[in-house]
Amino acid sequence: MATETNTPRNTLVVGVGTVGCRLAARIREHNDELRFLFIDTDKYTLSVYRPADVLLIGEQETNGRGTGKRPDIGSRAAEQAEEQIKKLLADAEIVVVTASFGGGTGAGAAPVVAKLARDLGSLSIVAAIDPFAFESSVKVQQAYEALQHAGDLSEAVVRIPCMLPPSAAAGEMSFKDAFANAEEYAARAASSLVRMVANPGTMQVDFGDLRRVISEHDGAVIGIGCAKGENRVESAIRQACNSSFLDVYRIHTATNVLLQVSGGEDLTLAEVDDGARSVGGIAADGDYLLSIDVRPDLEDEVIATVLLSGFSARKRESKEAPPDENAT
Ligand SMILES: Nc1nc2c(ncn2[C@@H]2O[C@H](COP(=O)(O)OP(=O)(O)O)[C@@H](O)[C@H]2O)c(=O)[nH]1
Ligand SMILES: [Mg+2]
Repeated sequence: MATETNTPRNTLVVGVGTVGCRLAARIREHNDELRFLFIDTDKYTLSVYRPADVLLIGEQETNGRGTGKRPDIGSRAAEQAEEQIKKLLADAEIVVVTASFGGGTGAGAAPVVAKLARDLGSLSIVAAIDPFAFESSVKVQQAYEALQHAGDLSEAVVRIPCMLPPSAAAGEMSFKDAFANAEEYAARAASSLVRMVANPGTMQVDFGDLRRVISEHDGAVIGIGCAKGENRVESAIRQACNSSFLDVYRIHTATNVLLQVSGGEDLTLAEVDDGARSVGGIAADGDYLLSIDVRPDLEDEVIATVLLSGFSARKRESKEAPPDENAT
């Protein structure tokens, strides 16, 4: 049922590691009513944030120079700073931890931060960016292990694909633009997730529904699409559901699907209805939850966010090797 209030829940977004912090900063651009904390082992990357919002960890072992992409060092750094971290997390109803799981600080420390939040009674959610497809299989394996760990220590893990657009794969896009593009995708996906959990007023489904989708044992994945102009709702939904990343999860096997359509005040019921019908087959049993989020800051643009979970059968089949999620 729609809720009447638009007061955000007491939500703290914690960026962990270089990319995790950058992602948290991007989320803040559109959600500055929430609280933010930036944690890293690297004092240089932290220097761009307000000193009051940052926590440098692991200084003894790393001298403030990062972990050299070693999750074990990241994890130890967070454990050693447990008391400081707990003080900063206290009182938050929801803690969303953002990190890239291809690194050391994010992959190692983010699960620990999520655990501390959970121990304090917060709903702790980890938004994890996958490594790029072109990174080493060791890194992919490391990220997979960090995901399992985060799943054990938090309420929910939501994976954000690190997608490069087809034009990048075809060699038409510069490396810099391709990175910026992937980061934009991650920022939009993470912002949508944070809005969903933090703003009761945005949901046409209740918080329990959202929790059911994201708290599935094997974690959830998030897809996002944006479109303007004619058939914008349908295009945005198709993009959200058709990322190559979601393909490897065979989204048709998802048993929990939450689709959110966000648009400006010009969003009409008819276009949402048409758009949602056009993709009615996204879930295994054809059933999905639909949420509408009217945002005055969106003009003409429509953002579709799809959260999927319940891939257990498929995961069991592929237990030997993690799927090559980023294959384009
Ligand atoms: N989207 C995006 N991902 C990046 C970028 N740089 C690194 N990554 C990803 O993030 C991983 C490293 O994570 P990072 O946050 O730098 O490591 P940490 O600081 O040790 O947590 C790499 O393996 C990549 O998968 C970037 O500029 N944009
Ligand atoms: Mg770093």
